[in-house]
Amino acid sequence: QELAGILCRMPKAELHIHIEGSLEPELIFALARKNGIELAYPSIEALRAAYAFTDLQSFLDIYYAGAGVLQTEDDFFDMAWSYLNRAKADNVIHAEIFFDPQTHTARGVPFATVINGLDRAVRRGREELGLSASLILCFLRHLSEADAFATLEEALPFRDKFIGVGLDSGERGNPPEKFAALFARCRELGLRLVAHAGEEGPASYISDALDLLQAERIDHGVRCLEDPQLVARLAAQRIALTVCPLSNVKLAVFPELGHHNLARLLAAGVVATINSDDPAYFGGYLNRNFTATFDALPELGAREAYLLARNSFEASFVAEETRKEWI
Ligand code: ES4
Ligand code: ZN
Repeated sequence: QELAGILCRMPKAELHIHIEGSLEPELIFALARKNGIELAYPSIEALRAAYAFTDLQSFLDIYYAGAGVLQTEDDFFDMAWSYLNRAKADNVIHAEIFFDPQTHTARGVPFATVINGLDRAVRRGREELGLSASLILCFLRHLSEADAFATLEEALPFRDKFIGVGLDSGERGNPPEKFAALFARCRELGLRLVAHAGEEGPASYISDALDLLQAERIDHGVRCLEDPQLVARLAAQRIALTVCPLSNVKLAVFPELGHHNLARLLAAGVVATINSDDPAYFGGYLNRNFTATFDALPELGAREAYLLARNSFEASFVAEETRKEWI
């Protein structure tokens, strides 16, 4: 009703979106056909029916398989252009977009193909949609630190096309400390630093991402509530969490949206934001994440809507002068 209208119409930033997670089944099938790739599912409906995840790993298996249809620079452009148009429709005015180069270079797709396609979409988004967007290179934490260093080397000739680095994929057994040297190097290079932590992993992974990786923002981070001292630190230092409510329910981090801890995080003074994570897989883009979460949590009202939009700008990596105009 009225609140839903406010949520959908208000300008906002999206800070946690994996571009490969915006690949819709229709585009997966179109690209598979164009590129002569055999899919494990006979139809769009059969693929969509397989989106019944039990945990993070069961999702990642299907997500990496879906990304396997991307071959040419135009494929990467089409995927990102489609996301940017969806984001525009949700009144997203700024997006910081993750991409997973190792998923593609491991299949023989050159790094240049990936980033040039994505960069072309980002630039067209600025020009034609008036949507500011930038790219964040994510390292896959289930692979070795040496593999990540090699990817960083490949990326450096394109240093001007991404603003920072992140850490994603399976959290359990792949703690932040595995990538301490890599993140130290990225920091020296002037890259902005974020990391997934405290989605499936324990609260200690959040503290370690801050202390050992110097992460400036935590992706997910919802398990911080298991450590009251950590919550106090996040609030005091205004370290933002990029929370993804529909993702958390689809991957069974919470049993249902009504059990999500977003309202508690905000009440504790944590700079939380709402994001879509992998919208093609988790049942909705940004506005659906907002409306479904506000529907499920009665503590959330107009004040929190405004707070979440403001947090999204505060937590973004855009220049402070621009940020102030948006807030
Ligand atoms: C992801 Cl939800 C989530 N968690 C970790 N890594 C990811 N990559 C894409 N989506
Ligand atoms: Zn994510």
